[in-house]
Amino acid sequence: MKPVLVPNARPYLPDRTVFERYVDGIYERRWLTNNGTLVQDLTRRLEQFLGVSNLLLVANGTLALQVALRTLCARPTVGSRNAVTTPFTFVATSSALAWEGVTPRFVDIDESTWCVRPDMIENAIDESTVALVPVHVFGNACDVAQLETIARRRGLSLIYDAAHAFAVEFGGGRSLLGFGDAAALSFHATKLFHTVEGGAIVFRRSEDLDRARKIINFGITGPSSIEELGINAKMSEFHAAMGHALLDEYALNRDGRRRVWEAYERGLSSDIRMQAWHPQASQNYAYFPVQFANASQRHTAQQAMRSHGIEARRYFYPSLDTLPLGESVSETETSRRLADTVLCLPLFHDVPGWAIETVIREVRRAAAS
Ligand code: T4K
Repeated sequence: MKPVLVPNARPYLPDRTVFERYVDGIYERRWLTNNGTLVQDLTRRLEQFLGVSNLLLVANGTLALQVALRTLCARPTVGSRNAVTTPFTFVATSSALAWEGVTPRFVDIDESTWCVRPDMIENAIDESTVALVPVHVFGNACDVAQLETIARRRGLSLIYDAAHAFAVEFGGGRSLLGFGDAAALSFHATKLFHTVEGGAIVFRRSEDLDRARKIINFGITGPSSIEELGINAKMSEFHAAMGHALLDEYALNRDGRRRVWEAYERGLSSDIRMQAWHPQASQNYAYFPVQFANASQRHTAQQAMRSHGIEARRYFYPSLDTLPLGESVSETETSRRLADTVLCLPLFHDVPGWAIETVIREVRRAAAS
């Protein structure tokens, strides 16, 4: 087997001198973490860039979910708490809930958009439900209007896992991250925008932001006051430096990804099934998932690409309802089928031309087999 020549994801690294300029400032100030200048500036830059308010930078996307949950779902319930969520996502969506003592309660996804089905949610809610935690999976917008209606009617917090939804606009210019009581983002190295490790929460209400700001700093509110149970979920200045440098080059990164994404779409759209994108949402070129007719075709395609040194990944596998993480209250047949048949094609700003051609050829060949 050839070594991996083209990985599934390849972190974007900004111009080194640009990055070093930000790092030089850290050396001068000797302020390395605990809400330093770069973290504060990056917060403001991201709010402006994304068109949102009440953004809080944190150490990673998993903690973003956990802190959002802590902030919004403190009220006691009858019995153990649960949150209704999707099984077709990265394991962190569910493990973050479980770490907070909230049982993930799985309902199935829509077979065209791959996001959670609002019509299945209502039946899954009981007196111990504290939140809905839908995922804008691969950056595709959930049915935000229906989810909002259900959350309001049932008095539940609505926390979007928006790990993949950086810079997605909805309904003509509004940020998708502005929906829900909170949206949790991941800035992991493999993401479209990253800070090596990192993440953010966008809150609807400024009171929630204020509370979460305390929570991520051990609950400390002053030199001699600790107001509540907190954790350490702060972003450091070095991580923020990477974020600044990446934001400086965001257009280069996005345009490179768009070139690859559009080449795949041109080469594949008539031969293979793709995720149906919400008509009101913009594309952010974060992922290029394709769905094969069956697991055997998916396996053939993956192996064929691998023989050329190209890595296509099974995101998201396994369907999380098959792990001992939570409970299913409906059939999850669509999620399981997608977990068996979806492959994410390599997507980063400089996927070489030969690899794009090989991917298209092998995916088409497998889909026709
Ligand atoms: N919610 C959702 C819906 C998420 O997708 C995620 C994370 C989270 C929450 C949690 O956010 P974080 O706590 O992670 O901020 C990767 C990422 O680690 C993870 O952040 C991401 N989602 C998930 C979808 O993918 P793995 O286990 O697939 O990563 P790994 O190490 O196998 O690498 C993936 C590809 O990237 C490979 O082709 C190798 C390449 N790579 C990776 C790294 C780290 C590089 O070329 N260089 C690198 O430095 O999870």
